[in-house]
Amino acid sequence: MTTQQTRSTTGSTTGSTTGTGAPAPSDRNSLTVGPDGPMLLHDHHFVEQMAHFNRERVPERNVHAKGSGAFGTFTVTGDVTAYTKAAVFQPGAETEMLARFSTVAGEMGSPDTWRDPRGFALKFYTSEGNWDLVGNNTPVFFVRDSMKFPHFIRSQKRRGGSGLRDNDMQWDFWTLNPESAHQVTWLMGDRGIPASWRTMNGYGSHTYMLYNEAGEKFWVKFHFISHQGVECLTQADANRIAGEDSDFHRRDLYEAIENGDHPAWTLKIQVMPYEDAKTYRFNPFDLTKVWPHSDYPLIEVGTMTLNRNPENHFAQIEQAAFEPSAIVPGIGFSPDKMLLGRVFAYADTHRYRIGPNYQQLPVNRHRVEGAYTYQFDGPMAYDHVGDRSKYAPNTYDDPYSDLTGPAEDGWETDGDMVREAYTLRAEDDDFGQAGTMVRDVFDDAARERFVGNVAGHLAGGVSEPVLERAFEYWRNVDAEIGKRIEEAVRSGDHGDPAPHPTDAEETV
Ligand code: HDE
Repeated sequence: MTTQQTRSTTGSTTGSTTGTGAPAPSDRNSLTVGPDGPMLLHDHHFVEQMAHFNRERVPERNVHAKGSGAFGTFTVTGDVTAYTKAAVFQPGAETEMLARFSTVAGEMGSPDTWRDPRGFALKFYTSEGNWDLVGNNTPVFFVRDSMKFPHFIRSQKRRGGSGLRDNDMQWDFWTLNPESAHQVTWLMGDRGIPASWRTMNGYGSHTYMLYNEAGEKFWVKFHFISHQGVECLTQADANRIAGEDSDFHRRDLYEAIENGDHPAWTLKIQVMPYEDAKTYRFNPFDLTKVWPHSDYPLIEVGTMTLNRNPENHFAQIEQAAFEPSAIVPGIGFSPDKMLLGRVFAYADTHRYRIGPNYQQLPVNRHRVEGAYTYQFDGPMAYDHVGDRSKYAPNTYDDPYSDLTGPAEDGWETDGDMVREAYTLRAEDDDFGQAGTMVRDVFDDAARERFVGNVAGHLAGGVSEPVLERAFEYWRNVDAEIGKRIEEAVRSGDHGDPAPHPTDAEETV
């Protein structure tokens, strides 16, 4: 029995290799006794190929599973050193970065053009460590306490019995959690379906902290304003495209960058003086609220340009690990209960989904020389420190951190340990800012499309008593819009609204 080294007939001059680097015998024939005989167990090339094939999938993200992105550069064009000492924000600083855009509820193979918020996840490889700003294309969110998040997400996904998505489930959650009204207004408006990832804005959404060299603290919100403008799809266009090309947005971004058409966004920030937060008319840490620009105007910081496609989608996008806990000096968290929940959850999900040493993968790896983490070993460990200290403090001058006293990114707090909703501020409620959006941000045509979108979704299987509760929800947002939505559902008149021009001027 001789092993024939069959040369490929397709013209390539080099053969493939086994996982250990040896020449692979064949990528087309398994090893058998005679051409018609049984396969042999010691055909380790076959065994290795099949065994690895069976292990090629890592769990998809349980939210934001469908997405893609690109690498780029962030360049500071303004001067915000009065607010922050972060190296990434120093005048003239240029920082390499990665962006990933995504839908929320759909699985990895779902259409890019489903109505959904879009993830706007950014990883800045700064000289002080990675800074991840993991936001959405909307400045608000559906709920304001992390405890509700798993319930919210499951209401948007699939029923336990049929395995089907269900509008009744979605509206049941939204109408039983009225704080969702502002985000649902965004979702059902034009911006619920971007025409492309290049034509949408991005937001950090949460309130964060900035602090400068002098230790002065400020509250901040991050806005990324698209240089490509804001363009959206009507529901009818989106439905059609979903059937024609489920990767419509992924393809658009990839081909634009391949063609040298590099999308860019301007980062602007709203800055609130530290003390203002104590008396501001809205709870400044409530993620369902925006800070009207008239209260805290936008300040230009710099430009983010995406100019390099990933070389490998799995290695650089599927395994990219964005985490709000990736923070750097000069930027801090805030009492926002959603942000603090996320600071735990993302690294936890990466340890499960990718593995405990996920931060050593090239796409997640920081760019800091001499980093010493006191994290050792574990599955697939690649980094090591030779025989240097595995404990601190130590007698051998290996690194040891020992900051004591007030945390430079801390804030005062006290009170009993409670499980309660936020204390309401003078103008805090669940429907006010949604009403402002419907009345003052939408124009007539946008309101018409909005009514059609909501009525069309409610008509898609929402039953009593949820349906009546939904009409009440929208009447609480705005009496007139609530009336129009109910009439549209009752009359069955929720056809496809007229096409629309580019979106109204950025006001939030
Ligand atoms: Fe996420 N979110 N999230 N989220 N989220 C994830 O992390 C979570 C929230 C957002 O392109 C997960 O790697 C909790 C708000 C984006 O890789 C997970 C809460 C905002 C992405 C997770 C929220 C986001 C995620 C799933 C409530 C906008 C994709 C897989 C406290 C401000 C990032 C993963 C990427 C991904 C948890 C709410 C945006 C499960 C617990 C609010 C853009 O860790």
